[in-house]
Amino acid sequence: MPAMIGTWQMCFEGLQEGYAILQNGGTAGDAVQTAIMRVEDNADYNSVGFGGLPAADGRVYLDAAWMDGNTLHMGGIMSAENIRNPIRAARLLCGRETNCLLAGRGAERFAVEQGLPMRDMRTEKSLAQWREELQKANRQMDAYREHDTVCMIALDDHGSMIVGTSTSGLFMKEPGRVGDSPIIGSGFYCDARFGAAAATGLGEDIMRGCLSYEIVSLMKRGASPDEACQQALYELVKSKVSLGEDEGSMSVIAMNAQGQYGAATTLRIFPFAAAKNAQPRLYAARGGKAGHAASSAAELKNEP
Ligand code: SD4
Repeated sequence: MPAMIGTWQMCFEGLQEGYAILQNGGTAGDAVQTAIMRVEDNADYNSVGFGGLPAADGRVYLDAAWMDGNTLHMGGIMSAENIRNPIRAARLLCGRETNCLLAGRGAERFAVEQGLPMRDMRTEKSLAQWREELQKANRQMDAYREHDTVCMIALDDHGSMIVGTSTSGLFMKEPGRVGDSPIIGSGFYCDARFGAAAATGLGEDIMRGCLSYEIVSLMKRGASPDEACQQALYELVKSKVSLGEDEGSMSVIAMNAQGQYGAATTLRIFPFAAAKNAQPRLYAARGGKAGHAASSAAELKNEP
């Protein structure tokens, strides 16, 4: 039975399309690529692909990754410019034994050589927001708070499981900064025998807990996707709080080998979309009080 889950409300339309591919017997790979490309190509989503908000130097640096849970191969690009669909480059890099994670110019050259479409990812709107932010002194941390990554996990009828991520990272980040999204084990992990996980939020924090690997590892030891998400996030939050930090801004999704899914967040509310045995719906995980990361996955509403 196919299943699919994706992060944030912005993934909903793409996930609907991806899930239709799965229902028609298509592959998890095609479902994930289609779903993520919908988000990358939509200029209204200002944290992924075209229209993504720029780094401090006014340029858009893209991170993306792909992992095949049946082969444990991954591919990814980081800090790369002008690749219209970063997820396509990541997918093409997955399966290589070496040189599967390319940064900057190497990633751009690979995309050109593969014949992938290139484009200036900036829009008038995103540049206007960047210029406006430049005028504000010391507002970068606020800019950092407004950022989302699209993560998708799909399981198809053939037992293939794929996870993909794509982001333009943090608004006003330093050029060259890389978040968790293309980092295996942190932003994503997939082992078809046990399940897959992906993360969104402040990459610097997510990487400290290797959150996605930790979640898959907990599912391997018998936890449900919901339990695994909550436990992994809770452990990291507990460490942060014991170090005198706040709980941070992190959200995670997961799916096990049976297609059951779950999520957890430190936010008040974290929307995600998912489908299994039914049409895709939008759900909300809810964070608890400081030090806790409870997810209720209560249904938000049926339509975006
Ligand atoms: C990053 N994790 O670059 C990404 C950004 C993100 O919600 O997902 N924000 O750190």
